[in-house]
Amino acid sequence: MKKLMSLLLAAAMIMSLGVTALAVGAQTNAPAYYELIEDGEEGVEFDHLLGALEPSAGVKVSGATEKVENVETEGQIVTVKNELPCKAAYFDGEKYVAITATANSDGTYSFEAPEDVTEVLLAVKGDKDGNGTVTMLDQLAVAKSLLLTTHPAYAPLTAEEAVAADVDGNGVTMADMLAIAKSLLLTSHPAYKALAW
Ligand SMILES: [Ca+2]
Ligand SMILES: [Ca+2]
Repeated sequence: MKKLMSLLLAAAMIMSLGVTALAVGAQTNAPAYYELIEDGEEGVEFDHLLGALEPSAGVKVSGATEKVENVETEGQIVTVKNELPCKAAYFDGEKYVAITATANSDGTYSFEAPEDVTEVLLAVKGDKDGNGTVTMLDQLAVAKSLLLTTHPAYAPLTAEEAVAADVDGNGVTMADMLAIAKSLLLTSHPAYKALAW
């Protein structure tokens, strides 16, 4: 019984370390491994646990990382500094789910990904073509995606482009196209409205 208990404990330890090792390997490409050594006829004992484990640097950030002023990750939290509002989302296996931005006192914004999320997609809001700025071209591309699919100018957005285009977080609609258009007006225009985080 005592032996069984230690076996279960060792198995639990290896499982938790194994998961950590896989996560570290995925993020850093560093070699991360563990080794089980079989011992004796009565069963398998985990006599040796060899591993190269490093502390996790945090979730991986993809997308507009080169287009925003500053991106930092710590664990599941991605903190962004940028003049234009940004958006972060993660893929849940079927679709992208937006993460609510939290304003920090130093002018940065933080996005906290759920525990099991390993990758966060970052976008500048409204920047459909991903060049770091929001222009008429982005607005036009969003408009084209909203046409009837039979329209000759119809051009669908990719899932990643839709994350950037959906500025209010309820799917890409005319309201997003309008919000982008309003943000492009002169600031002195009565209908001008900046996009928000
Ligand atoms: Ca753009
Ligand atoms: Ca929307």
